[in-house]
Amino acid sequence: MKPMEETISSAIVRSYFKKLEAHLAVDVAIVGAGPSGLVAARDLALAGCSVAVFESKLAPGGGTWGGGMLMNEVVVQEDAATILHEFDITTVPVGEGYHTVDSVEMAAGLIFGARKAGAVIFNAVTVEDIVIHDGIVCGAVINWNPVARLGMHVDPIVITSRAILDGTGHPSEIINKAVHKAGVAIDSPTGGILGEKPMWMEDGERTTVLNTKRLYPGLYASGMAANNVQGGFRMGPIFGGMFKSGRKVAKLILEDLNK
Ligand code: 48F
Repeated sequence: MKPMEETISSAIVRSYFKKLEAHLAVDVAIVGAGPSGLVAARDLALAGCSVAVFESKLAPGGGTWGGGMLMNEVVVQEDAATILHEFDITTVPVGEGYHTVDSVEMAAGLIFGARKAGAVIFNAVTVEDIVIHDGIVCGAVINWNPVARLGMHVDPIVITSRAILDGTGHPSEIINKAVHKAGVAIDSPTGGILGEKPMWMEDGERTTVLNTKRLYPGLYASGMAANNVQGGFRMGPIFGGMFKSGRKVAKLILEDLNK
């Protein structure tokens, strides 16, 4: 009889590496488990794609947990509240076409919904680079976040994919790699990154969805990453644009992958 300690450690190691090995090559690699990435992950997984989400923090959810200034409520427009209802997340109508949502329920619900649909989330894993072959982005270069944060000189491994979604929020880290490291011209007015503008909720919400697109073969942006690339305004604790952006990018990817 093995000691319990050995059984537990062995179960974790075997099941983690089984999960990782099954996702070394995926249809879609999503970088960042924020609201837009999680909605996209669920839609893509429900449509039959293999989906791996890489989140550098321990807790997925991105900027959803803290509400507005740590008051853990956020606001969502009526038409986007329906997306949350698909995740079984409760919204409370407050008039003028808006609903409030408990941000902890929202974060937990989005994570659970994406995972239950079949997307696998690898937390504490950072995407530090991309792979480009013959003008197509076709892989995510990953490492443990603590390795990156401690500046340890450790080589990464690669996840190959048919599409990569930059859902990294304000810094649009993956598009940055494409533009500044690979030197490619992306689908923006300058071919580069215009940079996020200050707060204008109404315009920011509208353009987040408009700015959600394929930027280069194999490479897409959603949420604040998409807005940062195209020079959109920020919008703070109103989230409808993020959910609609995730839905839109999933549709675009599915069309391109002929799924
Ligand atoms: O920023 P974030 O929540 O993404 P989003 O979908 O949503 C934006 C809103 O939360 C909010 C807003 C709404 O009005 O303005 O900001 O655009 O989540 C991005 C996630 O990406 C992770 C990061 O930890 C966060 O959880 N991330 C960033 N860079 C990397 C990464 C990376 N290189 N590798 C893995 N994860």
